[in-house]
Amino acid sequence: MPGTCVIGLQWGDEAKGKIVDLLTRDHDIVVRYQGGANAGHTVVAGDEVYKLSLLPSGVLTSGVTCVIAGGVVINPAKAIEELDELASRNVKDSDNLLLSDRAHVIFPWHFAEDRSMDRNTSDGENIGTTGRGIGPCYRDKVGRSFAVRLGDMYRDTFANQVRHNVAEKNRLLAAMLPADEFEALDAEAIIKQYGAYAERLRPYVADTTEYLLSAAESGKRILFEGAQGALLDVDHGTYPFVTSSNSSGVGISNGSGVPGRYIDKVIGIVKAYTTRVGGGPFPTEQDNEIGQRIRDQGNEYGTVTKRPRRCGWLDAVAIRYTSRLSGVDSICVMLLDVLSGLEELKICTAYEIDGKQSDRFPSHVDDIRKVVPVYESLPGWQEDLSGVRTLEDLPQAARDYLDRISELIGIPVETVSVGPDRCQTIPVG
Ligand code: 2SA
Ligand code: MG
Repeated sequence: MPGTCVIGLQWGDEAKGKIVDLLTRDHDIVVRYQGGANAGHTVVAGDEVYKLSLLPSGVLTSGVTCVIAGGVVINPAKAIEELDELASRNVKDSDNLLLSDRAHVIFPWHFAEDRSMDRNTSDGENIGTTGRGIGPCYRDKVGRSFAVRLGDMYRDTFANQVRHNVAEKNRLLAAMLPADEFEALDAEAIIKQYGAYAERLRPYVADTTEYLLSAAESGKRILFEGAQGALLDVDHGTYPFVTSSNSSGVGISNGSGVPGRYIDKVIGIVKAYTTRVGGGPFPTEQDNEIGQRIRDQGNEYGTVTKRPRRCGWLDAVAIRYTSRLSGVDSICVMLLDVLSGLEELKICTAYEIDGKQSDRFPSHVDDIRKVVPVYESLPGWQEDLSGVRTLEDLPQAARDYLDRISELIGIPVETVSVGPDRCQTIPVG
């Protein structure tokens, strides 16, 4: 059984990139299957820091084929920018890249729609998107009338497809945007620009569904790299404060085309605390000195947008829900070192809603907004953990904290991370 998946169990930024990078060498293929250039996967290798928002983290390891599957929305300019950046830093293996001809393409109108759409949620709170055109591109994909897939860019019909879309999008944007922000899109300029992108990307474009099915059938080891986190899943997350793809484990098959029977291990990634970037409810948020301390210690700022991330205590109710949703076998606890120096640590073990306690994660955003977290308190530790390499060398309080997380979620901890470097990793068990 060849498939392993890495899924973020919170609202993203759980440091999935580091775990994907560590697992890559044991795999033949690494696949990104949802989201787009809204991800911010940081991989640290010695003195080198790589920040990838679209290409799979696997491109940094030689001998591995990287796939951007059909469920991803591709910004071609970003793909080219990241390929050029890797080439300039001598990461030659970016040649082993396949881009799905079924993946939908992000166009300039999607950026404009993203900016405008975000001001218009019905309850007045902004989603706080990354502004990368993700939601509008997925909307066009599902709507089917104005979408362009990567494979369309190599057809004779491409220019007319763009002209048709631009005519409609100019009408839409003129109505949506304030007059001083509306600038009509020029179809001919876009055809030229995207024609050049298409030529540059031509060597990578392939039917990745067929490729991955054959690979799975022949027993190749495939690593699925989730982007964002399960609580941002469009169907099962904190809707409407979510991203527009299935970022929990349920998205692996629809995004990649590989059925569940080929997936034998799901690894859930959790931060030792919780962060969220953008709008929406966050029951354990600490909008206070504790939150600021975590932000400073953990450098909690958006990789793509540089936005300060909202910080708070670990939420076991949410993680238990997302680990069940994603079929998680084991978890990796990341950024444990960030909590050093706190006297007391809290874990949310239940939610109180309208005076009633529950361990169920609510399906409606209004109920999540009402949550009063029920906390359990654990002693903190003062020691710096960044140099610790074995479980035995962790302070007892840190081990107790890990044991309690595992107990509350009912899933074993497989790995603990105490820093961004590949070597700052503690195997467990
Ligand atoms: P979008 O742009 O439509 O996907 O935004 C919708 C919501 O999803 C959130 N989102 C993210 N949350 C955490 N990390 C993400 N990646 C970047 C990072 C984000 C950044 O690694 O730091 O740089 O700001 C990510 N991508 C999307 C987003 O904040 C909205 O709440
Ligand atoms: Mg991130």
